[in-house]
Amino acid sequence: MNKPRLTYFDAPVSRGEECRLALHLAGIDFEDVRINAATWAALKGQTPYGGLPVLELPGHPPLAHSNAILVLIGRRHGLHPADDFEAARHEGMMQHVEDLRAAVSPTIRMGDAEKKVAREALVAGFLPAWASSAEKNILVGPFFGGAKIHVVDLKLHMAVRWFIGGKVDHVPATIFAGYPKLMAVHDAVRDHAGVKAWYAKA
Ligand SMILES: N[C@@H](CCC(=O)N[C@@H](CS)C(=O)NCC(=O)O)C(=O)O
Repeated sequence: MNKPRLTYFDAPVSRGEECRLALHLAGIDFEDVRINAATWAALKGQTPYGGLPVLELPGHPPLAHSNAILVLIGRRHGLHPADDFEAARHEGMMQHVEDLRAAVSPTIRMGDAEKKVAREALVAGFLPAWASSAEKNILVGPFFGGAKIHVVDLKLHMAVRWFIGGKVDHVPATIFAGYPKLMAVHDAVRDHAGVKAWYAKA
């Protein structure tokens, strides 16, 4: 391996896509390894924590957990705050996105009747509470920390995009419509020139 390698599933979603976007915005030439379920079955046991994404950098052991990957890329390439308190505030929001994934992911594997009940409960309680906390912690916008994009914004963008596409069964696509700062982060990332360039390439 002579250049950074990011391994994730073959889909432009979630933890893998936010890391791809961070590498792209950082201007890093990386190997974008996209694997299928059969490859994953063989690879899982060799990853640091049994999950993807995994980032490999020449001269280092493999690095896992999306937030660790994002913070490393962000720190090295001006996409994470230099101020340690502001950096920690960003990391708090990144954990908030992981909390959202932890609450919703178990419903993906449910049968439809059970899924409907679980998702309707999320729509009634967890999701608005999650969005309200996110909204409260975004300051002036349009990005989480103000005028400049950081890795936390990529993570928030992926989380919001997951729901507003209308493809999460039993969750209305308007679930975050009442949270203008959260939607502004989503829109600002979508409209960012570097992000557009990534999708133009795909
Ligand atoms: N805390 C880890 C979670 C990793 C994780 O669960 N990734 C999912 C994909 S988004 C995965 O690997 N699923 C397959 C599996 O657990 O076997 C992170 O932030 O990267």
